[in-house]
Amino acid sequence: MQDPLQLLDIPSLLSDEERDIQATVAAYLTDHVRPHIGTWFEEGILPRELARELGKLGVLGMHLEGYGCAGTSALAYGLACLELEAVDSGIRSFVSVQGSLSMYSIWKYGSEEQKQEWLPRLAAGEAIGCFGLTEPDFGSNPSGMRTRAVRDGSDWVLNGTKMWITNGGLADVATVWAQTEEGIRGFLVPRGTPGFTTQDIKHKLSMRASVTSELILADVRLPESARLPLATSLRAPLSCLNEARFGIVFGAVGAARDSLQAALDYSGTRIQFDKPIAAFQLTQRKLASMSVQVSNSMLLALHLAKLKEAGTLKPEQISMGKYNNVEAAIAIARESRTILGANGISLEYSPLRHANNLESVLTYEGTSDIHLLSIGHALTGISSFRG
Ligand code: TGC
Ligand code: FAD
Repeated sequence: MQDPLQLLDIPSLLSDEERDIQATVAAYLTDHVRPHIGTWFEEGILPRELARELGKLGVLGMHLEGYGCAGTSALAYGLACLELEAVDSGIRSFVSVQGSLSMYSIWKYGSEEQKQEWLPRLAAGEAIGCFGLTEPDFGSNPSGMRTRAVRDGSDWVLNGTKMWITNGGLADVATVWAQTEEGIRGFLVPRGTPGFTTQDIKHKLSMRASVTSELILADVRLPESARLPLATSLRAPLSCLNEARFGIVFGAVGAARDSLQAALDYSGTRIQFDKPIAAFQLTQRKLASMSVQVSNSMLLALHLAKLKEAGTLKPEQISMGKYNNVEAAIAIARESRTILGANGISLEYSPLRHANNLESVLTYEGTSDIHLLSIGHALTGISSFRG
């Protein structure tokens, strides 16, 4: 059965170097992660050692320049996200949070000292980072956050709770966003700081091969040098989200492609009514329609990568990509599952695992509703986030 992205000859749109990077990431994952992903998902774990392996592979903060980062193109980073999420959204989430949220927040808004201290170790996977924006009562609307940082002499004292934080329980350093008298600011909170604890969230039905945690800050005292000096408003964390959302635009294509591939392979060998089910017109309709959707998603992702590399990519364009590609991916994962019949509910096959993970992807980094409102704002000039 054909690779669905080959039908439009999409690989011909990539350079040799981009195809090489994509193939290298895919080969590593096939050998070292894919064989274990079903078990990790079932057991609800993400082995910490994977961080160093991904560091060696060079995908952590790969689109950043300097400090041990690979400095690849945005497109190369997107292609890596695609291959990571083709295995599991949890693995792409780990890389997104490490590179686009934790490392990017330090790279873009940190002091030279903070960059030197954290970026090389985070790039190598020797340290793990997380990004705490969401709170129990403030998800889509982070501007209302209750976490407070108050000056005390030359120090800051932080109090509050962050919720649903990817990599929280693994992290050596947390980028924590807090309200201050001067507005929203970012702080680097190293693990072990007195008053800072994490609690992993259990019993998840989605994103099981990923650590998701609550961060608790109780009178956490930090020096001024822990504050990200260049982050001066909510604009700073929202700009980090652009980076991670860009990776999701590509990642979603990976989950969709892998689901469709599983359905294609299965339909060629599963015999009902004396024929492979791929021979039935209704099955072909599903397969053909999904191959059009996954190809369209990829073309949109490639277009956004071009805009990003030209330095003109706007938040509402990222919203179009995140909204479209994640909605398309979850529909493809569910439709692929139907082609697998009862076998489709087994962990042996990927589509339902992808669909379950994509429920989280649909919600995090801005829900589909939020992205539609962002597109609506750009179209009409009227912001309707507040009704
Ligand atoms: P608003 O007044 O619109 O904006 C405040 C300031 O920020 C600017 N801005 C942006 N800047 C850069 N990029 C963006 N995407 C931006 N969106 C807004 C804006 O221009 C303004 O700047 P300034 O200088 O004028 O002050 O803010 P608002 O309070 O009305 O909220 C806007 C809204 C709803 C779009 C925003 O709050 C939002 O995006 N909400 C969704 C929250 C979200 O996505 N959270 C994600 C948390 S992290 C996560 O989920 C990680 S999962 C990772 C994984 O595992 O892969
Ligand atoms: P709410 O904001 O309460 O939204 C509930 C519903 O109301 C949604 O359908 C939403 O679309 C809708 N809604 C809200 N406002 C509007 C509106 N104005 N108009 C129309 N509809 C609206 N956060 C982090 O900071 N860091 C992380 O690393 C991180 N990792 C995550 C990992 C996982 C697995 C998950 C599930 C979440 C993670 N999050 C993280 C949190 C995530 O960003 C939030 O869940 C998300 O922003 C939505 O917030 P919420 O869950 O509070 O939903």
